[in-house]
Amino acid sequence: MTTENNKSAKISQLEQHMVDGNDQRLTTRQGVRVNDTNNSLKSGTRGSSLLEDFILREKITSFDHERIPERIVHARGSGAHGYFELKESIEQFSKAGIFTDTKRRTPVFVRFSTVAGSKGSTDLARDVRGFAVKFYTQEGTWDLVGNNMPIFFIQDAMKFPDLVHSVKPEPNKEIPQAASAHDTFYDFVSLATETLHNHIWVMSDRAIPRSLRMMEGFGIHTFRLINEEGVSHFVKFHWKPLLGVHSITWDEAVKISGADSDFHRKDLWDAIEAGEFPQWELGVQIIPEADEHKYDFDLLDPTKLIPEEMVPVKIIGKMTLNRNPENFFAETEQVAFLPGNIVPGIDFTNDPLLQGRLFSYRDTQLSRLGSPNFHQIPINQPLVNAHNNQRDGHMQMNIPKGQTAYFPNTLGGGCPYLSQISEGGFSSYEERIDAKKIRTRSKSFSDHFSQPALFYRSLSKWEQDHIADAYSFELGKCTHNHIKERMLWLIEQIDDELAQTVSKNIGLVIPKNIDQPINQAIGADSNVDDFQPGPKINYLEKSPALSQANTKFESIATRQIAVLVADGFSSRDFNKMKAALSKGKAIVKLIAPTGGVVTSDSNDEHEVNAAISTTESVLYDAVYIPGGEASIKKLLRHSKYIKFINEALKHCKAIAIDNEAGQLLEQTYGKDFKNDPAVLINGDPQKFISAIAKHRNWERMEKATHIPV
Ligand code: HDE
Repeated sequence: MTTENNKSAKISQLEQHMVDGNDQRLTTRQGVRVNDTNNSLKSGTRGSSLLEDFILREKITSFDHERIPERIVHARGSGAHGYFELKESIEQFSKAGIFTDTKRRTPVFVRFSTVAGSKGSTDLARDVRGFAVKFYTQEGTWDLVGNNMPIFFIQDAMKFPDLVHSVKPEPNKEIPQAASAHDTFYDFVSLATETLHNHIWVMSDRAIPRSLRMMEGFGIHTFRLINEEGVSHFVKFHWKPLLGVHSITWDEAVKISGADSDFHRKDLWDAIEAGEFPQWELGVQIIPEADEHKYDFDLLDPTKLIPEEMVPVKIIGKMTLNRNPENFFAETEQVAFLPGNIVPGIDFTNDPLLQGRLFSYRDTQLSRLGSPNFHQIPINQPLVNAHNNQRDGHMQMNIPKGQTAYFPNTLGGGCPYLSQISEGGFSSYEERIDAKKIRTRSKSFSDHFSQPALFYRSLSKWEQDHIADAYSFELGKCTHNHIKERMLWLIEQIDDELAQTVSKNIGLVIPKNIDQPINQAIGADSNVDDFQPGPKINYLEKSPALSQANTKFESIATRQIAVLVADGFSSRDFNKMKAALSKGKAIVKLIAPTGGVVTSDSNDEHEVNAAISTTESVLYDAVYIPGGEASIKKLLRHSKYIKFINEALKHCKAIAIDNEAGQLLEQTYGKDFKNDPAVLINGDPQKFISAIAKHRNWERMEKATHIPV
């Protein structure tokens, strides 16, 4: 897999640290050759083990200390290497080399993650996904540590521990794992209404992506770009996947969590191994400083997005992930992202959430990785040389030379010496500040309902239905009526009909008012009334860019197609369909009654990819059943095939059958969906391909919900 062509300067640097046991003798850590690693040293064949046994002690001690603390949030993650290429210079906005030099290929390491669950939790939790990118630039490392949703739950870093404590397993019973559907989370959300925007995104399909390769990424905060003249523009960063933004249904998420909880991790790994490199375009929304106060929301408020219809996203470059890590722990686990890692040409704003993050990430690495020298871990090393007077600490790997470790000095010739700004020396943007020191929140942050409402209005009917289902499920899992009622009242502030549906589903009435004032967290001495969210306002009827119905539906590459077969399947049907699917780079998987090989009616043998008992419908994007009398007869004997097809129908997937396979379809709910454009009977393979490219036939959903599987 580690082909030479996928080697960036970062990979070459990492290779200097790689250790390969191939063709080598087993030794202790001191290099002493070992001749027995199965038996400890004992006093006699049946005697006690001896303390003297340095080989045993070393092996066990090392094992005892293998674990490091998992990340407090974003513990579950998957990483990959790749590169970023700039298509169009934006030197008028930024002097950063990565934004001005179109000839560069900047190496990147990306880590995707869920937020709430532990390291071993399911990939398919309803959750935000982390989307963290480390750019190893020629001017130092830049980390863009974002999420797959364009906004965050809270406006001030001060509330982050509360938010996280509320969503994590409840502290008395450590339940539930990787799930937001519980009392403490909704207790918090219902009291802190600034959470409602990110929360409705979590109720949407964005929280259950089909693949990490099929989600957008966002830097969330407003950052600054600084040009050569020192002029600042505000900027929001967007990652747009070339495969489009696609999601699965909640029913599938629940089932995939049981069938293959590594679903996303495996999907990313397999795509890269197959040479189907995931790609994202990098887009920027740029706002001149003069427009800072032009909008109905505050650019410093991280719970607000700037609709693309108001400020277009300008695509400036592309990221490609083309190489899997060699070692999960050394790379994906030890990588340390810091929003504070920026390079000249990029700068921060006063977003109070961002400001807190600038402290938190370095702080957390100190306990997670155990030393201020965590930047020396190979995956965290910059590509450019680093020289300074910071010294010592646990696990210092370098050997700094010379007598001096201070500045200024004469004894070391004044080295390492400073850089002028014109030589690339970093200088912070000189923002004018003239203010009182005050512990409060800007009133311009008080609109909590307009953007959740805009998001909901912008979605298609099926996306809105999924949101109603998600609210109903999550609140249905809470046990305290006063929390659920508060939530109903708040949902009503977003959308009346949505609240009515959820209220019906959870069997509670929407209260006329709520008893306790919200947002008390402003501060004991401040006037709580001043900080109540106002009624929603409508500054944009819809933002079509927010709906997944308007995403790309172009490709079937890497889509997993389940082909249901038994001995005697029609090779004519199969070969025709397989050729068409393979041309589109879909992945054809043969599912047969048992493992091993399956033989077609022309006696050619095919390797079985999965026995029906070991796999599930939810792991595939579409189903194809070739004809062949003998094959179909055998499939009819297994009820799991019926379930498999019914589930694919329920999840609105494309299904194609040929000839005798009609008998099998008759035994399923497929018989009621013969006019469905994504249920193709003896159809043209091209029609099947365009149905798969559409991801799902969501129009089927209303009727298909009633399929009892
Ligand atoms: Fe994070 N966040 N976060 N976060 N975050 C961490 O840092 C934190 C926030 C995000 O793959 C931690 O290295 C605070 C927003 C990602 O390694 C920790 C606040 C966004 C990752 C931390 C936020 C994120 C983290 C835990 C509020 C999207 C995973 C381990 C002020 C823009 C990075 C670690 C990876 C991880 C703190 C809010 C994204 C504890 C205090 C907003 C993608 O430092």
